Amino acid sequence: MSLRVVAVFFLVLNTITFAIKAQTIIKNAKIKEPDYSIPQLLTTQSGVQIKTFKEWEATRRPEILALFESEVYGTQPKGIYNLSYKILENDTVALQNSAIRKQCAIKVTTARDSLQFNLLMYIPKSISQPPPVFLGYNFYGNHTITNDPAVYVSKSWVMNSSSMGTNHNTATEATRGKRLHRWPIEAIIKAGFAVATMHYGDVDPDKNDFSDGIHRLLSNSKQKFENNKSWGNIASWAWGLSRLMDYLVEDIAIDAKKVIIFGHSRLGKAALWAGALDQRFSMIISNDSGCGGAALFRRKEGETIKDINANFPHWFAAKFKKYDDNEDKLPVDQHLLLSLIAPRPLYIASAENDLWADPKGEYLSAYYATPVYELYGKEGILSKNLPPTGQPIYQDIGYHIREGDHNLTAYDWLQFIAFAKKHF
Ligand code: GTR
Repeated sequence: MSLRVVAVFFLVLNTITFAIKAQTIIKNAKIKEPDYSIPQLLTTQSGVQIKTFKEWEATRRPEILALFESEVYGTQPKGIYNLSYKILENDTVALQNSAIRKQCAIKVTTARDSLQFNLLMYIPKSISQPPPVFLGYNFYGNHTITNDPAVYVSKSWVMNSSSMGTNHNTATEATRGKRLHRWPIEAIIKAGFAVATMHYGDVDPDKNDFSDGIHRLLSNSKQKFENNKSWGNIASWAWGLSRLMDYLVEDIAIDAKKVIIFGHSRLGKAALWAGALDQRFSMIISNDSGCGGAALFRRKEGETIKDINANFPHWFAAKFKKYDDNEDKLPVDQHLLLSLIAPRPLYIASAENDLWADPKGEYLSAYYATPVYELYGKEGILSKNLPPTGQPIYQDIGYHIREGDHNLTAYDWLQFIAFAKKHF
């Protein structure tokens, strides 16, 4: 080989290496790390240092939970209600005989009125013992997650969306299967997991109106509805997940000790809050949950408290508005929310282009929550640096960042299933 050819070869190699390095620098620059300091995890408000999980459970955990209730999501009322269940439909040869399909009405009755939720379940037939279950809300109705013609069309309030073809807040047959891409039911069943889902608007319509949904039912009739604003919709959706759990405990077809709650975006926020409040959920997954979900507020990257309160004034406690442009005054941040899930397995998923949800902030929350996992002898996230795209971490806290946008993809599901298999 002549000297000239060798020189050209090295020149080309250098150019390629430079291009790769430059790309990495640009990518890291997109996710910069601002200056901020976050509330202490293992020091109580009165300054006591927490050293054991017993101390954590006795003092710091309840203190953090109470702060999230009063300052962020609001307190779920302890109102009296009665729950009843009715199996509306049960098909033992669903999905080409690979699953049982069940549709179950869960009715909440209070002195004021009653409300019915429709739970859809697919349970794999291939395994002999009751399987673990992925439980999560859907955005547009149970019938949108499958082409299965037997699934009932949602009758409750749904979001208007031109891309989904939902108008006037009603769902129709035309939207059947439109959300298939987010729900790989066959793959989940094949992996030996059941799926349980419900439309989130069944519990509380996603609008700034506290005179409907579970807010209306659980209010004291003597109170004005405004008083009810002390708990926002994220808290009412979390409440709904716990009622679904009440049902699952009664259903012998699934293993209620292995209920994995998950959610995408606003439903990821609700899943995290439900997981913090209700320790019967044994694994929690947040997908692109961002602001008010896994991301640290104090980074002020992407969506901020002010943005979310302006766009979705009904999601949080009324008091949360006082932290608009005032993050440093908030006595909590979202690493404390994640710490409430310890020692149960927790998985946080981000997407590279989803800068509005602040992927790095979602990751760092998990990193800063890790000392609580360690109190229990569990392994969390050990490095402050984001793992490379497409290289998931499966410790007791799991994490991945994938290519692409704000969405719930087949790639995300593959990791959730792998993570669940590892921990169950
Ligand atoms: C975004 C919103 C996020 C997230 C998301 C969703 O526009 O700013 O907080 O909740 O919507 O749920 O789709």
